Amino acid sequence: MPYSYDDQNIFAKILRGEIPNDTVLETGHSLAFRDIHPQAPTHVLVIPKGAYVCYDDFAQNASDAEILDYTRAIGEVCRLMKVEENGFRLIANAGTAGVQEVPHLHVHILAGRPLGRMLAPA
Ligand code: DGP
Repeated sequence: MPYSYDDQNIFAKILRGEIPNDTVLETGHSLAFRDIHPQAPTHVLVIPKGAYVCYDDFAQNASDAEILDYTRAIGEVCRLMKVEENGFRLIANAGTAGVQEVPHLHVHILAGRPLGRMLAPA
């Protein structure tokens, strides 16, 4: 499915420096920053710098260099946040059913408390 990217989304504005963010890590192709509404003591968002709507768009259309950088950046943030020992969760919401609010690919890194089961009952 072809994806249409809205360059006015909030993360595009963060990438252009139009609104501030609390950066945790910046690499050649990725940016990690703290979520404005944290759901856990550690709640960091990792985004690719390229214009990708969701994980599927990224996996289909990003370059190998972008995919390598992004994958490694997520791991590096986990180490920076020291979440490996007690555990953590990665979430990448997509589309309507996934309740994706910001249409620029982002992985949530959540940690620092027991996170409960993966999904609440519907
Ligand atoms: P999602 O539902 O997966 O699209 O989550 C979007 C997340 O983005 C949500 O946890 C709140 C966060 N967020 C929204 N606007 C901003 C912002 O301006 N700055 C930061 N740091 N996070 C934001």
